[in-house]
Amino acid sequence: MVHPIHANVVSWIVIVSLSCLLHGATGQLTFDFYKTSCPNVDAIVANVTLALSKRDNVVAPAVLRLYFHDCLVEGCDASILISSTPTNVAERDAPDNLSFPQNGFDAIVEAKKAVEAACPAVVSCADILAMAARDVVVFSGGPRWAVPKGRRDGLISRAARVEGRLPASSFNVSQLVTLLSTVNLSIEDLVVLSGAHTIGFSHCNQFSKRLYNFSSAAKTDPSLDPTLAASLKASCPQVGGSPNTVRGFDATTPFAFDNSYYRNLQNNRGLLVSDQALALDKRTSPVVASLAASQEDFFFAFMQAMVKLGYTGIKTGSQGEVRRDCRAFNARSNT
Ligand code: HEM
Ligand SMILES: *[C@@H]1O[C@H](CO)[C@@H](O)[C@H](O)[C@H]1NC(C)=O
Ligand SMILES: *[C@@H]1O[C@H](CO)[C@@H](O)[C@H](O)[C@H]1NC(C)=O
Ligand SMILES: *[C@@H]1O[C@H](CO)[C@@H](O)[C@H](O)[C@H]1NC(C)=O
Ligand SMILES: *[C@@H]1O[C@H](CO)[C@@H](O)[C@H](O)[C@H]1NC(C)=O
Ligand SMILES: CC(=O)N[C@H]1CO[C@H](CO)[C@@H](O)[C@@H]1O
Repeated sequence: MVHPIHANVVSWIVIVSLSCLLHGATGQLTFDFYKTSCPNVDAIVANVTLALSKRDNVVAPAVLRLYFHDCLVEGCDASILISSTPTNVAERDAPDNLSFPQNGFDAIVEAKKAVEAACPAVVSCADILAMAARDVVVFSGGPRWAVPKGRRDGLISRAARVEGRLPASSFNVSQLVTLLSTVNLSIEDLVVLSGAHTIGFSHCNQFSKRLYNFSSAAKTDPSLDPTLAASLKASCPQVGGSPNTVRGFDATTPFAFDNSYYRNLQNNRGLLVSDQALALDKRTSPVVASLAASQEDFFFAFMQAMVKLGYTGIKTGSQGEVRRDCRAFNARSNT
């Protein structure tokens, strides 16, 4: 499937990088950071990411979500990839029910192994995750952008530091905006980045309150399309359902990166309270409308927002380290 949008990729890369300069966001990361130390790094990461995404369709959404969660907690420093040890409950095992598929972690670990084989000890896991997040968007039919690099891997990964740093599925727009503003993301960034929910799945427990126990006035969320509500109830019974059941954010094309997420919101077919709220709040509904109207505009805005997200709380220079194995700090004493 070749999308006409790809014809404009080169000029978009130029525009995206220029606009970052204008916003003063670059300077610490560069597109050619590994030019001499690991010239094929993008191709190596893409190769592994593509192969694993093809083998297992859970990988693409899992990797995209990992990137977001990594950046929101401690910055984009691969803290999400650290495994817990007997002395440290790591970020990924936070009680805030994160339920990340293992396959997403495995994809980054495999990409790192391939990179280490070609250029040992120079490419950070944080950069690999940023590249892989781009690659899975491309794999799913979305736009390709150039990923600025030079992030260092963090030395802190603690479950106890997650609480309050991630948006919850129950959040209203005010809560979403406030939370994202703590990492310098705007209202527009919120709407654009939420478009990542054009792919992937959610467990029933994230939206079952909307189905059975919404408010004292209405058991089922009145802003949820009744047909979709009935279908979700069938998948997610109030009692006796499996905690592992998931439903696609995008009921029709859960593996295709497209702008149908926004059109679904306009038709009351958002899955989470936090999704549907974007179409109902007057601060965000105009952005939803413009992205629903133009996939090209969505793709362009998404590339820029993903690059911007990738600057969140980064470590550069001599900060942090370049991890050898993405799952463990180099000096295990750090745990
Ligand atoms: C801004 C508010 C957001 C909220 C409240 C939110 C919440 C959630 C929730 C509750 C899930 C389902 C987890 C599960 O049950 O397994 C989920 C999945 C997902 N999120 Fe978000 N998210 C937000 C933003 C984002 C952003 C900015 C991205 C990426 C740029 C993203 C990417 C994803 C993806 C791809 C999935 C599917 C994961 C999978 O299928 O394994 N989300 N999100
Ligand atoms: C891509 O992966 C395949 C195996 O999956 C390997 O044979 C090939 O050398 C890889 N290419 C690059 C550029 O890393
Ligand atoms: C959003 O939720 C918070 C916390 O529940 C609440 O205090 C606030 O009034 C809500 N804001 C809007 C605009 O609904
Ligand atoms: C419904 O929501 C209320 C308030 O959030 C809670 O106390 C109650 O246990 C919930 N009931 C069910 C059946 O989930
Ligand atoms: C947000 O922007 C301020 C000012 O540019 C900067 O000091 C801060 O580090 C940024 N926060 C994050 C999480 O990137
Ligand atoms: C609060 C919450 O929903 N916790 C759940 C998170 O996920 C684990 C494992 O998938 C469940 O056992 C918890 O009940």
